[in-house]
Amino acid sequence: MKLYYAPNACSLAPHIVLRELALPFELVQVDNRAKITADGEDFLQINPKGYVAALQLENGQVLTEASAILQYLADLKPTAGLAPTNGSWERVRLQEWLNFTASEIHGGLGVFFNSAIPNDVKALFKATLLKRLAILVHTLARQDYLLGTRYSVADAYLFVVLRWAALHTIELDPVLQAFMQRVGQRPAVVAALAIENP
Ligand SMILES: N[C@@H](CCC(=O)N[C@@H](CS)C(=O)NCC(=O)O)C(=O)O
Repeated sequence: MKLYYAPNACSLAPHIVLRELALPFELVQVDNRAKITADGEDFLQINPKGYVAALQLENGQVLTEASAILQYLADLKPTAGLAPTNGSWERVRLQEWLNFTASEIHGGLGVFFNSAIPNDVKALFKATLLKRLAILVHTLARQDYLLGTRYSVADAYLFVVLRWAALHTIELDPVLQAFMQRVGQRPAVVAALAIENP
């Protein structure tokens, strides 16, 4: 498998999960502005959407969208327990959190990277984001991980996107800071961060 990534982007989540699962994979860095891979390929030919993460499978298929990639990877090694069994109620809960993370937190923080958006508009986005972060605080004040006591791919994804808050001086509640510490000390997370930030 090949994971197309940009350092510290959302592709860090599947990168972490590949390491959690100890699966063999190759990392290919993408220049997200030029849309060229480190090995000189036109990234738009690989993923016409033009964004990371993209996971190329051995059969040549390319899978995109963090939530789909993360579930695909978790299901390659169900014994690792990074996603509840497909078809179970718990799996639907995982999908609920993955979707919340993608649309509300990833999307909610993603707008702050856009220099074309005026600051007063960003202030409106921030007000909404703070409401979404409050949901996470409410949940993670009662349990260590999004699904309860068990770490899952949703936590890896949430960890990755919450890291961006600091870049935009959005202060995280101590509950979320504790979550970041908990996830951030996992060996797979430490290893993925070291590779992406040499
Ligand atoms: N809907 C996609 C969004 C992926 C995305 O936002 N990727 C960003 C990095 S975190 C990117 O590569 N942006 C470059 C671009 O859009 O040109 C997902 O959930 O995976």
